Amino acid sequence: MRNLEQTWRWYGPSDGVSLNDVRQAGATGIVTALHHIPNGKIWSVEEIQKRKKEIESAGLVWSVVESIPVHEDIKRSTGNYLQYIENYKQSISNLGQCGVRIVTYNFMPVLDWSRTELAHQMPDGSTALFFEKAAFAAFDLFILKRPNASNDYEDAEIEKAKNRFASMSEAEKEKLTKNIIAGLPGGTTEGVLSLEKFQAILDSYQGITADSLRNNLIYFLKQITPIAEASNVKLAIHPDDPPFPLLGLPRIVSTEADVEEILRQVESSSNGLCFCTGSFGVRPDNDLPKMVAKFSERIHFIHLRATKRDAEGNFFEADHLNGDVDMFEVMKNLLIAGGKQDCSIPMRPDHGHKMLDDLGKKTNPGYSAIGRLRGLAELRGLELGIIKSNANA
Ligand code: DNO
Repeated sequence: MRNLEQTWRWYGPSDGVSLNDVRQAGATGIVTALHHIPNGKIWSVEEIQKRKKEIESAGLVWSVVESIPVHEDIKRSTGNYLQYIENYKQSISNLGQCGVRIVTYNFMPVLDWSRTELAHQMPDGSTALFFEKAAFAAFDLFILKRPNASNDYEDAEIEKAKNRFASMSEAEKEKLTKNIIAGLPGGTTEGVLSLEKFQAILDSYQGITADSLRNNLIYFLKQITPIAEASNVKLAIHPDDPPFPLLGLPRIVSTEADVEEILRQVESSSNGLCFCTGSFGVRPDNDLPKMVAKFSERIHFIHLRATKRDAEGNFFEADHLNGDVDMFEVMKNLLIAGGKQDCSIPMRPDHGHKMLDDLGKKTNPGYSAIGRLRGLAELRGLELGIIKSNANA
């Protein structure tokens, strides 16, 4: 077994949680991106060094990049995709030159992570992120009015969405729209789009199936993996969140079989996985401890959080140790994975409830300080308990 490296997602100088706060939370590594560089442009050595120094002067290290966004042209294999792939390669090589060795990315068309409610009331007064299927369908069918959307839902789902839509005030409809199309922080569609523009981006995926999207990913990986290897950089693909198709868009990183295929197609230790328990854990057919054991040598980064789902397929983000994820078994297998790789795999407490003093503050949804601090503390305790009891066994 090998302990994990404790890291923390930091959105850069404008993040309300400072680097010093991160140290107090007990993390040693930083997970961040150069958010000011537009999607598709090269991350220069100079810009990387500047951010790296800033992190190091606070007594921390830049452990993981999350994310270098993948341009939609690359996902569709259209337009300037070849140039964007060249730029991506250059950014990887520049990061390697600066000693930043893990790069997380995702291959979800248009939307990165999606939720319908960002401040779902928990019984203890804290708030959590929530995904409600009927609300999402109501947006799709009756607000966006996506052509042929009704083909993607069962009759009963359409009925529920109709009732849900009828129950919403104008303000609720607006908030739901914003939650879905404005994009959550760190996502691809950050920034406000009109419904028309949003629909136009969806239209640009017409004819792209799961198979063609997967082919585009494999093409991309075949191009960038050799550079990653030569630069001593590990790539870590993030799973779909949530792990099922939305708005008629294909999803290709939702299940064990999906991951197996991606890793098999490009056999290199640089082509790896960001194991996000919160994303994979939404599907009851994903056996998380088994997946960790199976992919143990290709997991380069870990997001730990737990969701709680209901029979309808809705889910909220539960306390880190109290959701549907068997965190004990997952943690145990991750520590074994670290042992196999002979390295402390970086993990970060993913999301967290908004609670205590944070309730009155403006924070990035899911990324307030105290909820994550609680998650990190609980996860570190679990980790220590497993390591000690294993050593004494
Ligand atoms: C959400 C995050 C995602 C993740 C990207 C990786 O909280 O886990 O936005 O950073 O999907 O590219």
